Amino acid sequence: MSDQESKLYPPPAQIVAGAHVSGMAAYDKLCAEAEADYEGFWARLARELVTWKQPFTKVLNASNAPFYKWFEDGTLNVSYNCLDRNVERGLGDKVAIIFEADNGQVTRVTYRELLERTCRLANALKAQGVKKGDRVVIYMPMSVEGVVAMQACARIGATHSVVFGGFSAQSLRDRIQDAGAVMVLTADEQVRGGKQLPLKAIVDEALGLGGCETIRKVIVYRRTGGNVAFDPARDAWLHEVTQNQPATCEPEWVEAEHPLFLLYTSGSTGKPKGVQHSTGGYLLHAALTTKWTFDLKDNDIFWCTADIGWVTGHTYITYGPLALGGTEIVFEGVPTFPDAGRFWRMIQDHKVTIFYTAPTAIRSLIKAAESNEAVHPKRYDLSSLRILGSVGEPINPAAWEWYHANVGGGRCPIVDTFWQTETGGHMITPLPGATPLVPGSCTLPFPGIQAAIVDETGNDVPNGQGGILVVKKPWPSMIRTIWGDPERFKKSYYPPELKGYYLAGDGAIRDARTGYFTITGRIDDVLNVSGHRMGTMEIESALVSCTELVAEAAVVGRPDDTTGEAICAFVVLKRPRPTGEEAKKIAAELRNWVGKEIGPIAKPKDIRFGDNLPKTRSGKIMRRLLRSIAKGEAITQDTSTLENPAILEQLSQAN
Ligand code: 6R9
Repeated sequence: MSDQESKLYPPPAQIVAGAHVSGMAAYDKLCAEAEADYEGFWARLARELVTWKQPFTKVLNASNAPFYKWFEDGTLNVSYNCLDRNVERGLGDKVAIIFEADNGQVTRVTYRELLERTCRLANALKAQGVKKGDRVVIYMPMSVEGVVAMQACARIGATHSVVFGGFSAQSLRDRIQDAGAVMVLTADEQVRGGKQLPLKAIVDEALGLGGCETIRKVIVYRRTGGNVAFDPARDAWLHEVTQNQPATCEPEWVEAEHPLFLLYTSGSTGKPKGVQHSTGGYLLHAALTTKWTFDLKDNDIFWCTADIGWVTGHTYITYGPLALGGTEIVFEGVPTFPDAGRFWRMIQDHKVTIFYTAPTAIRSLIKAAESNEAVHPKRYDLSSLRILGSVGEPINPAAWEWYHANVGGGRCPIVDTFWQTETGGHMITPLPGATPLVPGSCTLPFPGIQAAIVDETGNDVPNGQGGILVVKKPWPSMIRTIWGDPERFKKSYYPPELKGYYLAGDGAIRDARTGYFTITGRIDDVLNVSGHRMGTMEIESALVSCTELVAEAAVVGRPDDTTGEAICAFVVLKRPRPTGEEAKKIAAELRNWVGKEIGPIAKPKDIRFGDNLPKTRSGKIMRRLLRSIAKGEAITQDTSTLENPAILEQLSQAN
């Protein structure tokens, strides 16, 4: 029996019964359908899930690869698909969004209301001169208005570019400038963890930096009523520009390839890239993955905790669940306010049935629950839950097990969804009513997705041997280009040596027996120590499995004269940060632990302790900064996306 088989969690019978994809035979059948007639498979689903104004007759156009086109002669409108269509189906009075504010206040918005608000704003945008194809930057808090802003852009064919509300003025300026945006939609302030944080002031600062001359108007949602500077020639209040607008607005029917949005994301080098997504193919995959991966049904209460500033918030808040007529939570606040039981209390109060969050959140809540009984999930009634999800980084088996046992009560499948900003939606993921689970593995490709593991020349590697994760065939929701830089698009994602496969940038391995995928981390995070290939994730997972001591760990490589690379671990303990002799003692203990878990070769050479790790505002550990610290270099890289800059100093000085 392979190691993976010994830990299989079969899908619970009550989930299998009635699941959209019920049982492995159903999964296999879908894969076989895609295998036999790839274009026919996607065309069938595009007809079933998307309502087209002008039906498409062409499916895939690969004549200018890798600039693929899907459904190119079809026309549609995303906001029509998410809103009008549901009202027409009789769901007008159904709650679309349950909004919970930072202070706990709850507001419910029906599909009819959401449609009316979207139309009013769409009309207001048009009245301000925004046209099809114009770029609109959205710099807003988690709010119904944020979702409405995105939907309103989609309605009039404007391409939105949401910038996460935690980005600095400089980052906002760069994104406005790169996109050549004509308008910014923002709020006076945002509220997170009981604090009011500026948004409008940062927009003012960004525009003041210069280079944003394309911006004609700034529209401001009044969230807090806080004092903000107002330039009457440029600024307008959202409630004022929308109040006299009609509650109906004919959708702009756009071609399937029309850019629905840009979303800036960091590459391994250089400035952030504006990932450009399409309308038709993107909507199809958003709807399809929401349906199959989360098994979303009419009476579900779906909660994705991501921010709309990240791709997860785009696909699994603004578009996927609404395209299916679902009911979802939009949460303004943070998981630790007023205390670290917030998520569990909200699941209990709103009877959430599907919960989708990130491993970093889970790990920090484990830490909180272990030091304070009152915020432990077992203190809450979480019996409404039926499916759990994870996204953003590999989930280590120890966190997976805790999530499964303590949040899911042992009855809820965990869908560990691997995907990227560039992929638009899930790529490798379990389907909850079909796939037997293995903690720490994202299991198998979504039906139709031709994920594979190859070597540097694009040749398949056998199962059990790690390699480069690629996608062999184009898929409908794939990135179309990098805004304004098609050459960089080709270079980053379609390097010539990979035979025309999409390069994800991650390493992966398939289990020799099950064929399940495990992501081993970004390719540049794979270490080679004395000729042994090891994923930093593997070592991190070993460290974190020392559940008595370790809350979180990040591992990077640094050059070493004898071994090629040496392993350097940054560790956050569940007790106060140790120093001096105590630090040495715990480091030795952890080294032995890793030695026992993986083998002596995986023992970190350096172990440094911190109160936290450097993270982006979406919770990703910034390993490139840790690599510099490990090498003892000064930090010269861009730290604009870092949430907690002070931690760099601490880790540089540690031990
Ligand atoms: C959706 C999102 C993409 C990168 C990706 C990979 C990592 C995301 C993962 C995962 C292992 C998972 N990643 N999900 N790694 N297991 N389930 O996060 O998009 O912000 O673009 O990040 O995140 O390294 O390449 P994005």
